[in-house]
Amino acid sequence: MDFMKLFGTVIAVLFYPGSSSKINGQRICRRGTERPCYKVSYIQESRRRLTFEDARQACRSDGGDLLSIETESEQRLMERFIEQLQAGDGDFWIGLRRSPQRYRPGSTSPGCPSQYYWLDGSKAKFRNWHWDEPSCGFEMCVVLHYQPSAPPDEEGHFLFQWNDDNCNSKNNYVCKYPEEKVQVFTEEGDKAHAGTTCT
Ligand SMILES: [Ca+2]
Repeated sequence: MDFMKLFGTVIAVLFYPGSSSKINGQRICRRGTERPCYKVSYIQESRRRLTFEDARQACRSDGGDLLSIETESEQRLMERFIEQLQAGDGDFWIGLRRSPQRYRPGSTSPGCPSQYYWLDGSKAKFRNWHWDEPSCGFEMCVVLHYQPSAPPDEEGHFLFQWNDDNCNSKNNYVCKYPEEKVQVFTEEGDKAHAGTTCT
């Protein structure tokens, strides 16, 4: 994905006054029109924020899903989006969730971090957990941490790091509208092999 082009688009948007409101709730697409597109929803009034499932439905209702963050550069892009909103405190749901059927109450499986999966079907292994997360237990839905007014602990503010949260908490959210799926008849094995040798 050509994220530098997308950065250019974002920077162009930011030259205009009132740019925060332009980004909030608006789709921003690669090169202006190409997918993936993103939509950051910051809801100032905290009681009007959404649970994980409601946020997901909001994304799906217009053809997207909660955000998958597949690479370091995509993570940085989301940080730029949120910084430009100049938003107050409030975490952002992303589309990472622990598989409910594998959860056994009262146990913290050592394999817990590997049980988180992207709702949009992405197999990306990129993760940006805070050093003390995921805490597992009853927290199964993942947020980008965003509490800029909180005093930094010894680890710093840890803004934008990931935390698993109670799925019924109310948060802001980010939607992603994926690249168009094109049916390509190649063997998965070949593609995987090419991917690992092309670094
Ligand atoms: Ca947690």
